[in-house]
Amino acid sequence: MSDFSAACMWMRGGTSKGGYFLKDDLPADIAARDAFLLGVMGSPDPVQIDGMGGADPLTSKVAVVSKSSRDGIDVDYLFLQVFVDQAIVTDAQNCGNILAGVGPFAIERGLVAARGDETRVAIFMENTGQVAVASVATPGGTVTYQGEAAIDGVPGTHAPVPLEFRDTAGSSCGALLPTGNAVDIVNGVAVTLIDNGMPCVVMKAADLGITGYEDRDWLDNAADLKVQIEAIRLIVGPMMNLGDVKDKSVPKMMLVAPPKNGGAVTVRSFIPHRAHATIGVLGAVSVATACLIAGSPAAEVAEVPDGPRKTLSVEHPTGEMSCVLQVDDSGAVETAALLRTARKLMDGVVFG
Ligand code: NQM
Repeated sequence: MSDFSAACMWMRGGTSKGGYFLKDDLPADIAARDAFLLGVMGSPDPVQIDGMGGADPLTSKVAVVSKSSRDGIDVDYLFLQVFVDQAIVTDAQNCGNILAGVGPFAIERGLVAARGDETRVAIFMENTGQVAVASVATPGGTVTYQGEAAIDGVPGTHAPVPLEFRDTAGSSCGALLPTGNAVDIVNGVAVTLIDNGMPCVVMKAADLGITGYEDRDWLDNAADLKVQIEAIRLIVGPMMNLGDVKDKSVPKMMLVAPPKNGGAVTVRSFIPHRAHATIGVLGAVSVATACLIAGSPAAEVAEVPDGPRKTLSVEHPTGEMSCVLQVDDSGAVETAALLRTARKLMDGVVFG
């Protein structure tokens, strides 16, 4: 616990949930900030009983937002993952789901003025130094969360928040394929080490002895599988220019299989120790990109549409996430676009 309190909006962003703060409302000292955020979430504790966290990495997340001084950018967004059962707050990864709430939050807090019925918010993602553009529904100049857009993993419908990404290759690893290879063999398993916005290890589920169609509970209880995956993760960390990843939430571990419901590919992801209920946004972009790389394990199982603008439906445990990839003449991904929704849940003061 800390004796600090701060103004905070609790929001669902995509299929994740967490606290959204103005940067100026948090302690400037990083150690004090992290101690406060651990207290806010109730970490470390597997059930986070003494805090706001939902005992799940997907609901133990924080967005720190400030007005940007960069040309053409509205706001800067720093994502922080608060570990559930360890006293760790890390900025080593980005989060495209929590990103979905950043535009509405920035408008609600007066950092960005609403412009017409839809307000485009240019967001600098501080974790990776890249830009995303979110389109926020602002009928009559006010943010609305109500609408007809549905995303798998979230009940009901809400206002659409389309997200666009550009130049996300090598966000954390320095290159799309940090080893320069489409395939590396690690502990006897063929893997693609890839970063198109999120460092990911993409491998065939079948090569790890599972089908790739298991549900989240089954995966979370698969102790032997988790040991095998973690052993690979620890080896590839330095190969991906991420250093020792023992206490990091990257790379994400992506197990792929052929699509089952008319999509492009099926994925079961570990983020990295718990199975994901759906799939991360930039995680999905990275896996979809791996599907386009000839000779990769993902390409072997994927059904990839023709043409320079490809919609790849990534099937996950509770539905699918469609990634629209624009590729250039060489086949490299130039832009990625996805649909998310967000919702304001609470606005008040939170105690650490
Ligand atoms: O990959 C979970 C999430 C994420 C990350 C995780 C995400 C992304 O679903 O952009 O959204 O991989 O830790 O929020």
